[in-house]
Amino acid sequence: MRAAALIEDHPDEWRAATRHPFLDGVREGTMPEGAFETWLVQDYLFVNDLLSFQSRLLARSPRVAQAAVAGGLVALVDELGWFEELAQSMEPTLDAPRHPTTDAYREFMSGQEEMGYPAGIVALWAMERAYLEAWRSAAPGHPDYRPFVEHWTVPEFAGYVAALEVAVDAVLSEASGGEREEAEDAFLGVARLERDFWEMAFSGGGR
Ligand code: MP5
Repeated sequence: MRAAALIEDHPDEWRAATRHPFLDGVREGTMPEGAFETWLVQDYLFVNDLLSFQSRLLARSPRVAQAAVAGGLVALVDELGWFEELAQSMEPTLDAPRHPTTDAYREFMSGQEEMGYPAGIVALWAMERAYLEAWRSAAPGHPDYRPFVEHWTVPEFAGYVAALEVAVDAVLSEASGGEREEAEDAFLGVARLERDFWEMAFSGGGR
């Protein structure tokens, strides 16, 4: 099993994770009131949780995955600063209450601690690959949202996703049958949570 096969084997789940009216709204400039702000504050919280998940994953990473996981971790610290700067020009503050979907994602990431390493690296790759494809579907983006579209569609980000994919393929090639099953479950878990995250922003906007 390779990373690409996970996407090929689950086209509906993957499509739901990477195509959404929220993203169409980013492209067209048609967004329900409050939806983008909801996404922004909840994604900031998500990135904090991801930083914690990824640092724990780095501690378990085999040699072949260290550079990609560690490089991404440093980029996350910069990304938090980027969110803080962008949020300054928008109404909401970043200390909004956590949404249940954001909590569910954090629970999922903590649950990966109990799983083998292949599930963890697959989860990380799937999260990043989902964002690459999702924001590509919103390109070039309405001027109001363009910095966000650019952030997740620049070649450097695609390169990071590709490096994670190389690590996933290397790890999966040595994984046991049980570890592969866990990894597939992790992939499907990410696909579901990504869809729920867009849905939360789009329909929960203005909460
Ligand atoms: C990412 C994200 C991508 N920011 N938010 C969600 C809900 N899923 C994936 O992570 P990163 O580190 O911002 O590229």
